[in-house]
Amino acid sequence: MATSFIGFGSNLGNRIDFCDRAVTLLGLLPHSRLEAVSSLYETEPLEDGAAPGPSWFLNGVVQIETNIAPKSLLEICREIERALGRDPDNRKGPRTLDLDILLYDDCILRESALTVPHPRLHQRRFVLAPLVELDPGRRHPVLGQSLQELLSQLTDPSVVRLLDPQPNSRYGSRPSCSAPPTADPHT
Ligand code: A4P
Ligand code: MG
Repeated sequence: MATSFIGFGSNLGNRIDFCDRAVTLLGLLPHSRLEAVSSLYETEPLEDGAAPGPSWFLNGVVQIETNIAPKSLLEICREIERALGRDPDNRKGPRTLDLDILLYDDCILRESALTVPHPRLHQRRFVLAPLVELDPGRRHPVLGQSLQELLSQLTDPSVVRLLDPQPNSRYGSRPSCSAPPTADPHT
């Protein structure tokens, strides 16, 4: 199985709900196992090639083990974006959900439809902060530096802060541990 890190972001509509549903759907992929989910971060929008508008994002990263090949994984990500209401006519604008394949093992792919590692991951705090939370020592396959090193060298001045409080999942992506019911001494 390959280890892949997929970034998710939402800055339109019920952002927590879209992130939660995205994580849940990624956790249901065949031939795959959801290994970890980062915290959610509130992040200032970066224009950088896209035009996401003024609304702040919620961003995070999931780690999955998968036998799905990178191009198929990208197609599945596109289907999840569509299912969660991403506007096909204004993909660069505000979005209910954006999924980016950040890393896929140590693979280096440079095709027009798919570049892995994601070409801007090392420049972005909203990507590196959740990635470092999951695997700080993992090395960028092209740059050779660890994710932690890339984060500490970052010049991106945009604000990235932990969402407080972190939401509980309504769809099971972050199961909470509930205490077993206590026996009622009066029955
Ligand atoms: N593509 C190539 N490589 C990949 C990859 N590794 N993962 C292609 C996903 N897609 C990849 O993406 C445009 C094209 O990239 C697709 O055709 C795909 O085949 P898109 O999702 O249609 O549009 P986009 O997301 O606006 O473009 P892009 O280039 O992916 O932009 P980014 O890098 O995703 O940036 N600010 C904050 N705070 N948080 C954000 O999440 N996101 C963006 C979008 C801008 N500013 C942001 C955030
Ligand atoms: Mg994208």
